[in-house]
Amino acid sequence: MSARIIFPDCPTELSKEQLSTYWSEGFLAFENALSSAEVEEARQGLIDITRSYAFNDEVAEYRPMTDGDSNYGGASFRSKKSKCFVQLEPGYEPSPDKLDELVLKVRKTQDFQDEAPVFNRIYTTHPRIQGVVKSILGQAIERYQTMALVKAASGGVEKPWHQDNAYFAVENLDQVVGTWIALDDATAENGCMRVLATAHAKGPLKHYHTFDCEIVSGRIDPDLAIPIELPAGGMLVFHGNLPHQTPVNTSPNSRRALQYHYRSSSNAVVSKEAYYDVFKEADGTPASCVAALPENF
Ligand SMILES: O=C(O)CCC(=O)C(=O)O
Repeated sequence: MSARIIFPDCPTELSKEQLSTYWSEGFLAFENALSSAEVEEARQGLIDITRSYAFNDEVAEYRPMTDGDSNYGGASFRSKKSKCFVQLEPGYEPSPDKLDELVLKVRKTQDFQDEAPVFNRIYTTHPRIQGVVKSILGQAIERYQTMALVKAASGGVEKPWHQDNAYFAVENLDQVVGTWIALDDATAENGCMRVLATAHAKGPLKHYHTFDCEIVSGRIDPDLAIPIELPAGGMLVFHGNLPHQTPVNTSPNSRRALQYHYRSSSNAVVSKEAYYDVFKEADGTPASCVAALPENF
C-alpha cells in the first residue's frame, strides 16, 4: 500500500467527536476492527462456502449466467436450505473441472452469516463492531443484510456510485448503518471503497439501471471521491445515504471484504410501494433501485 491516511484503531464506543464527524461527513474509518486471526478465519470461511456449493447438487442449485455484462447476471450457486448464494463475476463461465479457478472468480456471497461461526460472531456479538454501530444508532440494533464482496484479481468489476438505502426499504433513512470490513489490504489499485464526504446530506438521489443500479449523472461530483485505503481488518462505517463506489481491480491480487448492514430496532421495514414515498428526490420522484424501471431512464 502506498502512503495513505492512518485511521485510528476501532474503539468499542464512539466519542462525541467521532459521532459528530459521522453525522457531518457520513462515514468514519478505523483500523484493527478485526484481529488478523479473525481476518484469516473469515477468508477461509468464504473459500469453504464456495467450495462446498460449487457444482454440489445436494447442497446448492446452479444458476447459469443470465446476462454476460451485468453485475446481476453472473452465474450463481444458491443454497437449498438457506438464502445464502455465491455469485460469480459477470461473464465468467464456471466449470466443475476448474474449482481452483472458480474460487477466485466470486463477485459476491450474500446472506452467509450462518454458514460459519466466524461470520455470525462478527455480525452479532463482535464488541468493536457492535459498539460502533450502537453508538451511531443510539438504541437497540437489528441486523439487516450481509454480503461478502470480492473483486477478482486483474479485472474484478466496478460497483458504480450508489446509496445503499436505494436497495433497502425502511421508514427512517438515518437509521441504517453500513459496515465494510477489509479482508485484504484495500487500495486504490485493487478497488477500495471511495466515498463522497457529506453527500449523504443530499438525501435520496435518483438511481437507474445500467450494468448495475447507479445514481444518475449530474447528481454527484465523482471528482470529489475520497479513496478509503484500509489495511486488512480495518472498517469503514457509513450512513445508508452516503454515495460510494468501488473501481475495477487493476492489481494482480483479489480484494475481499465483508459488508454488514444494521438498522435500529424501531426503524420498521416497509413495503416496496410505501418506500417510493420515503426514498424520493425533493420533487417527489421515487429514486430507489426498485423504482428505477427502464421507462425512468
Ligand atoms: O465492491 C465493494 O466492495 C462495495 C460494494 C458495495 O458498495 C455494495 O455492494 O453496496
